[in-house]
Amino acid sequence: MGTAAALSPPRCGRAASVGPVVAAAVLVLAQLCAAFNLDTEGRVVYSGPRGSYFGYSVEFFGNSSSVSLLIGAPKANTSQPNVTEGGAVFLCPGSQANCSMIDFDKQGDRYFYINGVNTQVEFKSHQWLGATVRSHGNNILACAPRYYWRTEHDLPFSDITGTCYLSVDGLKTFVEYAPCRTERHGPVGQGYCQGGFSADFTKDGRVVLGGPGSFYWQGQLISATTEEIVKAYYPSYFLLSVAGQIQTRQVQGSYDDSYLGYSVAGGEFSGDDDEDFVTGVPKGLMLYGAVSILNGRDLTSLVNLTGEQVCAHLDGVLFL
Ligand SMILES: [Ca+2]
Repeated sequence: MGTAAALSPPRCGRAASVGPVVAAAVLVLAQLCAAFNLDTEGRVVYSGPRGSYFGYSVEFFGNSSSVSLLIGAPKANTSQPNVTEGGAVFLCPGSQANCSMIDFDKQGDRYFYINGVNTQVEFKSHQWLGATVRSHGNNILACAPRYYWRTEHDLPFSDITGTCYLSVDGLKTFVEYAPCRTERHGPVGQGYCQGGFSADFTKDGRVVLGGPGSFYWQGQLISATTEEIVKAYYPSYFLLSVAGQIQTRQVQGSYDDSYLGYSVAGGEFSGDDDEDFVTGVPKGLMLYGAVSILNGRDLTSLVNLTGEQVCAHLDGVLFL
């Protein structure tokens, strides 16, 4: 999952006076340990452009007879005009080291006429596409949590909403999915959402995104089926309404700065046929950190699990 750092700085500090003892312990351990590869005979080494953070995220793609790797490189340069380090996802065959860049988006930044002036309304440079990449069958989801746009208001706001691209039909069809790019701008709304900071597919192929910056960093989950996302997509429209999409809502201010959606995964917890979601809330519950399980039907809370140590940052990464 992605951990593209652009959220507000954490308030939990580290102890400052552990230096000599810890350094000595690390030195002893380093002398006792040695790294090893599980399979030195049949390994394949993949590499990407220098400085692209190639390998920041990895995912399998394909079926049991033909498995490829998807490798994110969120600082890679692409052929998009006038975009610097937009980020990329590479498709790498399972048995060969030659990777090819997937063209999720070939376009540069969009411009709209605002009050008669041709104005740049989105900013794809340094957006970190590929910080998050997930697959399900023939579908691939890749997200750029540091993407931002200008908003449609007269005063220019730079809202870091994040955006994602969904490929369906085995790399034949590509659509954008940016559910935090809404009229609810600024930190009070979804303006700092960073949608796609985390993401997953359920077993049925439903998409779920984490956006830890929404609503003064309360964070939120947003989910829709791939069919609903493709049906709603219209490339000329900036603000799209996805029929059937569900999302968590803003709650009282005591939940500000919780970062719900920092990590996310699907799983069944309620005993019905609708797969539920489990999400990390690393600064929730008075900074103890929490893992929250939400009902897949309506995203209502089923249970919260918490840690025993303040600032434990439970749980940054989730896998089911
Ligand atoms: Ca369920």
